[in-house]
Amino acid sequence: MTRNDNQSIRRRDLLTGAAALGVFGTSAPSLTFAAQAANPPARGLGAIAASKGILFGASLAVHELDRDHGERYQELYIRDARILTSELEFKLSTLRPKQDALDFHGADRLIGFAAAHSMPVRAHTLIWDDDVPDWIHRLAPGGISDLLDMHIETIMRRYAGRIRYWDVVNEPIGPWDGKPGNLRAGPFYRALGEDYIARAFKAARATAPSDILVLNEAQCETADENGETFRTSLLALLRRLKDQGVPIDAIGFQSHLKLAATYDLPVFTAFLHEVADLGFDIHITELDVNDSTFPGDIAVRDRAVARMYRAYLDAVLKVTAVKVVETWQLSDATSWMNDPATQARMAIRSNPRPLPYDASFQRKPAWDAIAEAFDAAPAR
Ligand code: 9MR
Repeated sequence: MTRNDNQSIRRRDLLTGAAALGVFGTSAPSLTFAAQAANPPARGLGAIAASKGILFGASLAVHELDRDHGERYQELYIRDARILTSELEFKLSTLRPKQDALDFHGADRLIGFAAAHSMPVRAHTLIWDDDVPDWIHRLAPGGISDLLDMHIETIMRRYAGRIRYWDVVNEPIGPWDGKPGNLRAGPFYRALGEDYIARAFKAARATAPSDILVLNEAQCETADENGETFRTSLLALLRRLKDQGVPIDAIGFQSHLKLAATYDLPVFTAFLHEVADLGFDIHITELDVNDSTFPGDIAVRDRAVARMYRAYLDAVLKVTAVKVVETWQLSDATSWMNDPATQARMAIRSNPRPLPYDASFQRKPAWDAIAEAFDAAPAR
């Protein structure tokens, strides 16, 4: 999510946290949060999810391993995650900082960490109009289409057999650009039109026939007009891609939730069923809960965040096409929402507590809520 963060917040949708939770409250069961334990839990979230046939994991950024908290950081992943998503390491601007130079340093480290702990990796993301190095903007359209083909083939070949999931295209929808189909008009779109999406997936399938190819999208979850536009536009795009026989295995829903937003979970899950009925698996790829506008002390906020996790997961896990659930990082210490640049861009006023572990790497009620939602979920 980038500049759309602000565009997605319309004044009439800014309920107070309590009111927003009321929307969930109607369907959410009462929660019993386990007391904070100093000791690690007996079972990690990955194991709990696995007992229902669900793969649980989180995004990881390898530079965090080098910080003072590196040891505690990796412990969380080893305990809870059964899949890792690269937060930065497979983005175009990381892999190709210069036109004639590839930098595999971070990607190789992440793959090494995952292999050492027997975790599959989701490479995020091969083609995203939003995170591209500056030099791409100087390419002619032909250069951009060549780059798309060459990039996908080079990266997928290098990591053949070592990566299972690929976010091949990220965030294709961007209504603010005013293009047909509400597609986002970044460099790939400008060079190839909508066809960049089909082309990317075909190149990916040709290079890695048995890997799982994912189209990942943001902002589909809210009940407001923005969420409705994203859902309608994405569904229409998926139907067009399916009609063309484009090879896509799963659709990722990022699920960056906000206490200050409204959600209509029956509407959202009906939409997930429509996506599943087209033949796609569903992955929840970047789950977190932004509590930065929520008043109240930390205990109150943590409970509100936990309730939102529980209600959201209870609803979406009833859709058995949902096979993977990942949070965006595991600890508040390393959340993108606590990055100063993000805070300035999103006008965040307090330190958000969006994840299952706090900034000291202690479990929060959100951890228990996630565990309880997996326990309550139907098996798949
Ligand atoms: O969390 C990521 C942040 O550190 C990066 O600066 C940013 C740009 O690459 O991307 C963030 O991750 C985004 C993800 O790639 C796509 N969905 C929204 C995520 C949060 O902004």
